[in-house]
Amino acid sequence: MSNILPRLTRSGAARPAAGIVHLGLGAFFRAFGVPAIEEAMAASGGNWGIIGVSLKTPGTRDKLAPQDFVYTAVEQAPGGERPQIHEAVQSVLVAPEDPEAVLNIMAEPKTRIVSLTVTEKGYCREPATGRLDTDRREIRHDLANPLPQSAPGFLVRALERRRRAGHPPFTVLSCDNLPENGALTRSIVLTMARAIDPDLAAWIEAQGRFPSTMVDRIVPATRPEDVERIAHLTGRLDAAPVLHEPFRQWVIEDDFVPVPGRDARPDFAAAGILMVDDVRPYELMKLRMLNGTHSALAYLGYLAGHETVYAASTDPVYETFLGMLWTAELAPSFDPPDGIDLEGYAAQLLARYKNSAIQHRTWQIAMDGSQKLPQRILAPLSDNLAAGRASPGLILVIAAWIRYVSGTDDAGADIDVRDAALDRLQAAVAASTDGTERVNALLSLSDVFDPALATEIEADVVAAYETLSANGARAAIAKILPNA
Ligand code: CS2
Repeated sequence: MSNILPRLTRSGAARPAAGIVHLGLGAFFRAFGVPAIEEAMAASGGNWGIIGVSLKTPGTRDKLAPQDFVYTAVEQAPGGERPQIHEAVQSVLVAPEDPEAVLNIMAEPKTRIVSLTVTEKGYCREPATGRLDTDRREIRHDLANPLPQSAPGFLVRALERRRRAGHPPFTVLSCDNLPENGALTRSIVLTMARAIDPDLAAWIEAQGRFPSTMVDRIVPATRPEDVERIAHLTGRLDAAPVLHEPFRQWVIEDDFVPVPGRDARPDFAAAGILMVDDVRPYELMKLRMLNGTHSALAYLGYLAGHETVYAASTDPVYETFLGMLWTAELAPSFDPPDGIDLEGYAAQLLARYKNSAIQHRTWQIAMDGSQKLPQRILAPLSDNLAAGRASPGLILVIAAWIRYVSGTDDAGADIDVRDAALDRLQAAVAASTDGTERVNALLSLSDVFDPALATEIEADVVAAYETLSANGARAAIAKILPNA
């Protein structure tokens, strides 16, 4: 039906020149960063058109190219859907097809910012320590070859070209859900640069800028039926629309490479973005309160048959569990940003989860747990242990992750587990019998679980795992609820 509708096209408004190269132009950045950058340009001008780069597959480019990289972002609220067209993306390059073209555009002086949303695994870090994982195939490749494959490789090799050409570095703006994402990216880039050319590393260290950011907007994956519905809603066929909740929060450290005679960055504040000196309090709050409970709902919800965050968070047992996690285990684990009331923040999160217009699958959030647990669940857990605070909820989430990666849900159905470390997870599962041995096999993945922490929590995780296996996720939660 929708293929008889005309394809979406550019409006004919003046096109800004490109100033940003974005690595990993997936749904998240198209629903979050692109609209914000457009708002900043609308308010204060500037040439901040965006060149997207896909590091792996051509899908996004292939869908967007026939519509000249214009697309629809649809805000989903219980009252209805509100589509908006976005035109700031100028083109999309597919790195494996032409890495040289990607490096060239990154090395152009007009590129002042390289932003990234490559997901946790795209940083090629060891999750438990944040250090560059030099055993990763792409990293080994990139250390030996000038045409890279990984995000860190593209950053280092493009910076190398800029240095050679006498241009200042670009600012690297990480927009992934990682603790101190800027500092982490800097350390990964420097480790790689040192192995390639110590002088390059020294130049990046002195002149490079890697502001940390906190990014927040719920963006469910677009399904084929959404494409169809949105075409009817707008009267235009868009092969790659994105969906998002109304809420958006972006906090950025104001530390950009100065560029003589030009703006160093868009006027982010004009788009309601909070510019700060230190993003850490915001990021701890968001990674633990939001992403921590998202992962909790993902594993415990999926096991019990809850397909979406909405379904899980409107189940009274899960809703009470969320309240317990926020109040007793997550909020006490960090110092909030000045002036923020965590009770209000938690209430707002619950309302966001209960947005009935958003179909955010627990399966989507459950992906890549090996990359997500350390900052979302293990960090607050270890802060609680140090403070002598019990964390039965966080322990249960770890046990649920082990159940989840074991591959069978509470109804006995197979789970399609997706994870950057899938081979090792499956090997650990295959080599262990279910129960204590399974828990130990997974807790001994030392790139995910710090060994000292693993030893400390082992007995509790085994007990939680046994309750989960015997009773299912919903009943296991009910058992640890206050006044249960
Ligand atoms: C989610 C996040 O998939 C996940 O791991 O927890 O993508 C989450 O929706 C965003 O961080 C919200 O800002």
